[in-house]
Amino acid sequence: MKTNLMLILAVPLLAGMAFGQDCQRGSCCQKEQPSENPMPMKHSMSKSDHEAHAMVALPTIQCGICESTIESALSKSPGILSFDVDVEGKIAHINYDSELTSQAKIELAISMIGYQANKLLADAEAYAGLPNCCKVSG
Ligand SMILES: [Cu+2]
Repeated sequence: MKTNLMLILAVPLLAGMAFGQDCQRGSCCQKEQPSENPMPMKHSMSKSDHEAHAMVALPTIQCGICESTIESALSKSPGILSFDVDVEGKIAHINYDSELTSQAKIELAISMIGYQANKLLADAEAYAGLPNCCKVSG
């Protein structure tokens, strides 16, 4: 009786192990390729020998209008080489020429159009002029 019970338990276990081993050789368990190349920047204007990267948290952005407003401001700012504004992640990745601008200047430029950039709060007047859909609801 005890042996039979052992057998009933052992068979699926062994089958599972065999499947597991087979799986390691087969294609179903292939590891995902780690992405070595990060996503290219959506907007790329120029290159520089003094390229630096800034990640700017944009906690107050709400929609596509916010995105294009910030993109437009970035593309007009001196020293910005490429950038990517991620509305869902509420963050911007920005490559800039460290001889022409700085993270602080970029944050200020974003603040001046009405959006918080990292810890720098949005310029109150610019924020007041944003469309309603771009204001923080609450
Ligand atoms: Cu918006």
